[in-house]
Amino acid sequence: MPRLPGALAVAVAAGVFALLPVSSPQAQQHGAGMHKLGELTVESPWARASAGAARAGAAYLKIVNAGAENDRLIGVSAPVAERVELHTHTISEGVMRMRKVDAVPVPGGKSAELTPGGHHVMLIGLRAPLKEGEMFPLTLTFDKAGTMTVTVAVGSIAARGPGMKHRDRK
Ligand SMILES: [Cu+2]
Repeated sequence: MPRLPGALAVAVAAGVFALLPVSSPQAQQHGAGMHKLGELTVESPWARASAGAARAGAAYLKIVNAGAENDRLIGVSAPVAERVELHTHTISEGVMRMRKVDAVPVPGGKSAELTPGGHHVMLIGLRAPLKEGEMFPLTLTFDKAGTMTVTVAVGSIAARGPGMKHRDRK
């Protein structure tokens, strides 16, 4: 029966297609995992869910530079907030403060991590509270590599890292 495998393949393909989840418009860009641009890879962008009606939030991610040349993250934008800035934390007189920075260095052969307590993407004037399980696009502009849009996954209010990965769990 030479035609059976073909028919089976069609049936299987149809079955698989029917099982594909219907994704929301926000989730259609990419998964929230890895995003590549030239020598740069952006890993696991994430944010915390908003506490109550807080109008500010932050996004975190890791940028790996596989190339030899240094680059810099020089611009950020996202439709979820009225203003988006690159920030760092500084401690002055024992108090942790946030300060706007013009760029985050991404050295060649190294990585740059935006984490709670360090550099972060500041979301100012959130148009709506960030809810756990949601995703939103974040556009990153690099001095040399250019511009890429990544998908930020919103974790719980108490999230300390990207929820999609389990290998860092302690
Ligand atoms: Cu900040």
